[in-house]
Amino acid sequence: MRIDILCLFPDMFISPFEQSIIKRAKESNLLNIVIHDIRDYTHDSHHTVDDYPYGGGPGMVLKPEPIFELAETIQHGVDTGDMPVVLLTPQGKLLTQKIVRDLALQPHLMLICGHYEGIDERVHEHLATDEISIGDYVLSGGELAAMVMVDAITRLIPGVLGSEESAKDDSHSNGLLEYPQYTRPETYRSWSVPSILLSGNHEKIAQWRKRQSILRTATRRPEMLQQVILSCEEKSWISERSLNQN
Ligand code: 6GU
Repeated sequence: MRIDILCLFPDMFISPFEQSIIKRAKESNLLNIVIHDIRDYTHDSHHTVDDYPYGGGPGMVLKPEPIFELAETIQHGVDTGDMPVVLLTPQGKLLTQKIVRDLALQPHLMLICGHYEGIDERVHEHLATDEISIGDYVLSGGELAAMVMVDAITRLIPGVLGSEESAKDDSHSNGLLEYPQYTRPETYRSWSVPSILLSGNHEKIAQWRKRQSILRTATRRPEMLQQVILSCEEKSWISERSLNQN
């Protein structure tokens, strides 16, 4: 997969993209990330990327010309058929694991990082195909959001995670939060690992994990359960627990 990132602070990406999974994905040629500085596509001697908002008001707005020119340079000569052009903005659609899964299937993505008070609306209207936010809070710019997206997408590119680190049991991959995990020692400061996990009974362990996943989701993120289909037995786990608590 190739990911082009258009931004104002390219150096922010250096260290995060040279570590761990993303580093490995790049080294094995499963991922090619190209960072572009929007400022390089300005034509005035001050390399101006922003300007005052029409109509007045506080803050500055990113100018459309350098962003369009840069995007069109990237698109030039490549088959851009349905390449997603994602604008990172707090006004976008909330990023979910489903969106991440869909984007991970694409051969080529473009991510545009906004800054300051905003981006000229014509970038939203005539360049971006998708607008994404990573949560209901405000960041100073889209760079950190782009890193979050690249990380989430990279781990789903086939071949990036070894079978040992498979993404299939991740929280959110099946619409539920992940079950509790334990490793050695068996007892730490008098806190013992649940005995079922030491039993060697794989069927019982799988059932315990499923139950923990469901109960944990019901407690912490009850709204997530509206999207998953539970068996009668699984529903009874939740109601039994509620009874026991009252
Ligand atoms: Cl994508 N950008 C900015 N500036 N703030 C955000 C965001 C994006 N997602 C959440 N907050």
